[in-house]
Amino acid sequence: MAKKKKLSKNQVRRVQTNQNNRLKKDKNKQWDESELGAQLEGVVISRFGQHADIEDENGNVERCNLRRAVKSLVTGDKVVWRAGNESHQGISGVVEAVHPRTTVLTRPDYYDGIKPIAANIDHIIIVSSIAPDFSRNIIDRYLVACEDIGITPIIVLNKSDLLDDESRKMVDNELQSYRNIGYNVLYSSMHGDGLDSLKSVMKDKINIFVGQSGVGKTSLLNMLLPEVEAVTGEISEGSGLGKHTTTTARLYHFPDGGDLIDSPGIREFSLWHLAPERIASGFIEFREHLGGCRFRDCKHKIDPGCALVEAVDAGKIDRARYKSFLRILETMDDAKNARHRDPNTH
Ligand SMILES: Nc1nc2c(ncn2[C@@H]2O[C@H](COP(=O)(O)OP(=O)(O)O)[C@@H](O)[C@H]2O)c(=O)[nH]1
Ligand SMILES: [Mg+2]
Ligand SMILES: [Zn+2]
Repeated sequence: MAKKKKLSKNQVRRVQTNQNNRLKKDKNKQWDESELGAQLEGVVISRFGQHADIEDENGNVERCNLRRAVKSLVTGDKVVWRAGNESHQGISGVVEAVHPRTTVLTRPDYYDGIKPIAANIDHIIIVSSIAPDFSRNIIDRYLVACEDIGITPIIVLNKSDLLDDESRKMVDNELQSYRNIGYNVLYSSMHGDGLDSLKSVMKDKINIFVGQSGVGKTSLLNMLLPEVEAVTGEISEGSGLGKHTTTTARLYHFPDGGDLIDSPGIREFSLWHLAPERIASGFIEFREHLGGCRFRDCKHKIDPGCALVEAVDAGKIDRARYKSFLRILETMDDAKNARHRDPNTH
């Protein structure tokens, strides 16, 4: 019998390349028609690279490849997919088509322009509190962004347990002005107050939480999603494809109904790209006045015959909202100037 010869470096490299190619081919396996089951409905729980975790109508999650025709796929997308006759390297099926989106949340990307990060969101829950300080300007920024993309915002004043008589009067007063223009405002606390109302608002809807750091988003989510830790662990272990949960958006189910999509990128979504006219119409109560200014290019500041300023003076528009509007315009100018100075910031 021939003695086992030691492989040369080149041979070892070739063997390894072949093995890797075989693995890659398995991971990107395209099933033949005959190996695929019937078309099924599903929702994207999470997307990474050329794969996505798809939840079927029975609540099972399957990791799938994407057909080449599927150009854009994000968490929350509703899809048509088919299961393979057996799984290969943890991949159990293929996504064939994406249903039209009702809404899409995007973020700016330096290379690709505007990139979608999540689809079909019904509610943006704007979380605020009095610690850190209550900020109407931050609430208004989020409201403008919500109005611009057409997703219903809900304003939540969290940490309600910290309110004393005086601060409660202050926030009641400030928040009443949002109710007056039609927004839904709720109070909540991680200790339980208001959670039932919040749950019933989120029921059967896809929700996201946004808000300044420290207002209690993570604490609220831990209260509302006791199983999150378990769920993330389960999915990444079973697939053997590693954890991707920190970078990509992910959909979770609330035990009482409704879903949450979460990712760091989502919590930071902002107004960077909006032109001043879009900011103005993001203040919903301004809309009926915007056409009435004397000058077409009215900046709604010191321009004579400004219908917006007149409406503020007549008490038809809350002065704090108007001031907030001017402040957003100013900070947008600052941001734009900063971009001009340094082409690498965006
Ligand atoms: N008193 C009180 N403190 C809270 C509440 N929710 C969160 N906190 C505290 O506020 C801090 C920031 O909370 P965190 O959930 O990390 O905020 P996030 O940055 O928005 O995710 C933590 O020290 C929490 O314990 C609440 O309802 N009441
Ligand atoms: Mg947090
Ligand atoms: Zn004007």
